[in-house]
Amino acid sequence: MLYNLLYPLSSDVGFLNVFRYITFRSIWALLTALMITILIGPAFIRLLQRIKCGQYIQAEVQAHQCKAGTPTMGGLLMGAGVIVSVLLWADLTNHYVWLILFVFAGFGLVGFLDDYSKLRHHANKGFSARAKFLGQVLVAVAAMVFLIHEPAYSTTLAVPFLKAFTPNLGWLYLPFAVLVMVGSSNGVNLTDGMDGLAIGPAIVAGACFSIFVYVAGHVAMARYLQVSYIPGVGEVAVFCGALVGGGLGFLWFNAFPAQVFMGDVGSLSIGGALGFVAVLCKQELVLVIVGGLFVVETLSVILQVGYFRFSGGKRIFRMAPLHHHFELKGIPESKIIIRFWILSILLALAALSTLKLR
Ligand code: 57M
Repeated sequence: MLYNLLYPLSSDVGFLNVFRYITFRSIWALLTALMITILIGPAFIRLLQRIKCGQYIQAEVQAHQCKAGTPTMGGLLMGAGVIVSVLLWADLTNHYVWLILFVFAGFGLVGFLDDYSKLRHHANKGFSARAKFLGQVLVAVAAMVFLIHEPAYSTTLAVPFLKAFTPNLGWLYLPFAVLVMVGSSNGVNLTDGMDGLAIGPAIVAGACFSIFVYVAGHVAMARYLQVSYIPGVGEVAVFCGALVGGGLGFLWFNAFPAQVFMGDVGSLSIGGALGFVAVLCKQELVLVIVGGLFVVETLSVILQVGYFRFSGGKRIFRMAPLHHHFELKGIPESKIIIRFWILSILLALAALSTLKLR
């Protein structure tokens, strides 16, 4: 909004020219979302406690029993910071900005309804898995229906390390993109089982994708690095900046020992948005590297559940998702979290290196 209001005045007031730059506005989007989240945080957490939004804790993991009653739905706080910041700093005539906000809010709504129903029933029973999945698919399909109408929409797939190989998926691209968004959303959700465990790698992924979208929207850089040039998509870097800022602000309170959990409203919205950002800048497969931790956590569940059924009750891990396995081996929660963060930074660096390798 500031861009739309102030940049046109730059011919009279020279310094307003700075609003032209996506980098400048992304940095301020980050700082704005961070400030909103940190400033509102304490009052918001008190409100969640007052209206009894405390987390129900399952009995299986003994170490988590002391977390009973920690307020959940902190994702609302982060979401508010991100949305207000994007509305302030992004070019609101850009379609991609509205699309990413739609996906972020849409997946958030599905998560909110699930959280709300868990709280109402005072147990860990929210929506059925099928209803949640259907909600996620609906939001993803709706976003893709809008995206198809963008002139730069393409059904080709960029393959990391093989820049000349760009297979065209044709109509199959639509279910593929939906799978990327829904998979990413559930990956973040499964990872969100320890203080800061999901938000740390999500912040790193948001920062990494701010570079990918910026490059994809910059004609000279996109040509030089041989990635798809998508006019206008660079503006999504403002959203990524806000996501990083909102994530850092949330981490302020979610850091071990957490004062608040994000809830599904947070995990589904962050995951869905990261998946859609990857679709927008045509780096869908790179998301598997950037979000490698989310992928590994998801695979650990698939393997565990599959093997459990196939073998009639045997397990590969002490417990899935993988973080519970390490926890039950006696590794302290804070150590697991920081090690996961370190791995996520390494994965993001590996993903960024694909820009140069061909
Ligand atoms: C939600 N939710 C956390 C919090 C957070 C198929 C199966 C593997 C599914 C999986 C599952 O339900 N995963 C999705 C995970 C929960 O956190 C809440 O949920 C929100 C995210 N959706 O924001 O509101 C608990 O996680 C802990 N937590 C923190 N700090 C945080 O910042 O400590 C969360 C955020 C919180 C808190 O304790 O209560 C969760 O883990 O439930 N199910 C599981 O993960 C279960 N695994 C399992 O049953 N494994 C079996 C299966 C695969 C055969 C096995 O391996 O044998 C575990 N869940 C829990 N305890 N709670 C089992 C142990």
